[in-house]
Amino acid sequence: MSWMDGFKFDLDEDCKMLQQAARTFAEGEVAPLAAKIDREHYFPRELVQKMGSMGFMGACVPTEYGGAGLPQIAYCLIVEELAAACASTSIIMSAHNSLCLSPIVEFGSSEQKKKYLPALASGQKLGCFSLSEPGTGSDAAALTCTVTKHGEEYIVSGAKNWVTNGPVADVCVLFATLDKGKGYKGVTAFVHELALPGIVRGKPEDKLGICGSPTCGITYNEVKLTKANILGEEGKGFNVAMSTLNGGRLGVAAQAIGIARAALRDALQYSKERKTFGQPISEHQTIQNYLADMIIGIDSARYLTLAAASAKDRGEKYVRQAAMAKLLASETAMHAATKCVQIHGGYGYVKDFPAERHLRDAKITEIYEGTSEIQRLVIAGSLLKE
Ligand code: COS
Repeated sequence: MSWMDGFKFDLDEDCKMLQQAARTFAEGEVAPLAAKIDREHYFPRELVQKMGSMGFMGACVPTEYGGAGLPQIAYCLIVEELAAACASTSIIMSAHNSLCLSPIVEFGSSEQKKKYLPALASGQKLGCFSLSEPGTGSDAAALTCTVTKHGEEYIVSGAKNWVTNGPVADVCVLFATLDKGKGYKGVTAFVHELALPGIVRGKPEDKLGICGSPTCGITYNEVKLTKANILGEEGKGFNVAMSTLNGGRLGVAAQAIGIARAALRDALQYSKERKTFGQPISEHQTIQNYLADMIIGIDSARYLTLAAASAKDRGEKYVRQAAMAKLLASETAMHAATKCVQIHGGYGYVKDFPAERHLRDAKITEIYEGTSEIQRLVIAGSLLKE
């Protein structure tokens, strides 16, 4: 047991074995590619295939649909290990699982599950989630992508933005409105293949961090879908979106913990090697204070994340806990990455060391799948409702 494992959480033997398998894979096969993935904005398709064969690409999908049938807690442990090696790889995997596969598992008909899940769970196909738009992010119910009914057909027109995995995905969970005047009650969720006439993907965004995780906008020009594409019930799509994001926040929390862990790992190593005033900087109390604050944040965030995941696994309410975990973990990642850069001094500000990458990768965790400001609204809202 090392500092990376944190408190003794109540993990069963299967979870511990999975965590170890994920760590061995992440350290042996993902970490060596991390710098290239970041620098060259390289999409690591070979890692997606390997994660597919390890069961990671269908982590929580029931085994009857080709998934690994894992609980959320195991999923979070895997995401953390991947993120500690490479944040881009972790989000490619977690956006696919949390945002595309999970709503199909939760809301899909048995035909939809049979049609989409096996190829997605094996990593043969990649999934994405199309909710945000150029003009609507936090205010998800204000979406304007429109769907009109023509007999049996549902025709979709509009623009989506910030679609993680968008440039390379095969299957998409989409949200569009049948009646904008009805607000969130007009929203319907769909699941569809991306290779359809009328779908145009924008050019990949040139992002600050998670540079190997490709993101783009998607334009729908009178795209023809049918009733068979509706995920859940017509007009109940907002519920699909919110429920998906609740679970997705656990994945982002785990990702943020992994990034924070990478920052602490590199800060520890550098502080033992670098000398000032005649001794390693790890001997200076100021540096020790930074290191202490970093591990306190990491262990606290992991504890909250695993507790929220465990509540979800038990079928208990976990919305507030997931929002708290995502908020704490993402702020911990930013804090740890900032201190990691500070401990490295000038070397933290150049690309020869991974410290600056951790800082760039950490920032997005405070933004996507609900900004920190939205998490605070969700947390306070749930308190006030009790
Ligand atoms: N989980 C489950 N249901 C939720 C929910 C949640 N976290 N938040 C809201 N709902 C439900 C409400 O219960 C309500 O349903 P009922 O009328 O059946 O009770 C419905 O959704 C509307 O709720 P509300 O009026 O509170 O919705 P708002 O439009 O005010 O928005 C927030 C609520 C801000 C919480 C929501 O828009 C949100 O989460 N925004 C962030 C979106 C996001 O994360 N975007 C990034 C996507 S990554 S591409």
